[in-house]
Amino acid sequence: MKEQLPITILPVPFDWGAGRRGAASGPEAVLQAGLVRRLQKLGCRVQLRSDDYLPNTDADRRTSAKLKHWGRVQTMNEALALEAAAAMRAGTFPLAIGGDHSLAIGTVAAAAKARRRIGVLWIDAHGDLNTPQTSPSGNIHGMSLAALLGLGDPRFTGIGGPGAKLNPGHIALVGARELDVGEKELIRELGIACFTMHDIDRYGMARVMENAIRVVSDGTDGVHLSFDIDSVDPGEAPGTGTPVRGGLNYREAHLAMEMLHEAAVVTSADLVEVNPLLDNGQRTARLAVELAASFAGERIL
Ligand code: EXY
Ligand code: MN
Ligand code: MN
Ligand code: MN
Repeated sequence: MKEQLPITILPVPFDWGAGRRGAASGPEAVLQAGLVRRLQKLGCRVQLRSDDYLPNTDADRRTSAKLKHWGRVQTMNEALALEAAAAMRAGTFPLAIGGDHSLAIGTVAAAAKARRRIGVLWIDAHGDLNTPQTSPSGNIHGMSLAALLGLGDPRFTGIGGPGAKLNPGHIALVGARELDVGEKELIRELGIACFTMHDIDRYGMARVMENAIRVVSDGTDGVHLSFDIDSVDPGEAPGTGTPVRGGLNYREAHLAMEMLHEAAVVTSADLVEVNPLLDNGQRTARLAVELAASFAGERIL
């Protein structure tokens, strides 16, 4: 995190981008697990934004098979993009707490508009690189990064307005272990740096993170970290909607956060997909708080 900016926590109690309900209760669970206090104990100045910035989308039934609940997802992201932009304009570090990963469309679009050359570090079991044409589910949380690359439906590629497009050369995926056919093609076609769990097993997390940090920070003027808790192995993070075995172990996840703190290049972040309805004893919510603390500078020694 750059020179310890004040943090604006943006709760995003939203899960219509996911295939199952529950992540909308993620912000409350993470806050209940002590996020604010933990960051304050590290000396962080923390402002907790209320979620009244989110319009009520209960009556919005706009949906399609290939873009499920697109009306709600679009409305949420438009409002969130404005909030994240305002937090950056106020000289703070926006930390969005989800909620499902479709929220990254709004946060990253805002970051891409606030800076000329943003890098994006996407730590996730998945690629979130589907378009409506390649998606196996029609769930928009699996399409966020593609939309941010300008691929897919204009209702989402246009959020954040012109100039909010990412450069594939400044994107790094870390922790991928479940990629769809269309996502693999896109990664190869665009030459996106993708450090899979095989790479982590083979070269170790430290080397993978050194390379990933280089990709997202060389030649950029800021980095957005989009951290999906399902990047961590379900044994450590059971409370998430699309778990995939063989994920980051507890220490690999912490090392990633500790290295990001040391690199001091991240200028905005999301922490998404905590689903308390699936979380025995809020283990995953507690892990999210611990990882946020490591990211904010908490150290063993
Ligand atoms: N690739 C699958 C799909 O597109 O439906 C699963 C996506 C899961 C997305 C979660 C947020 O990371
Ligand atoms: Mn994701
Ligand atoms: Mn995921
Ligand atoms: Mn570059």
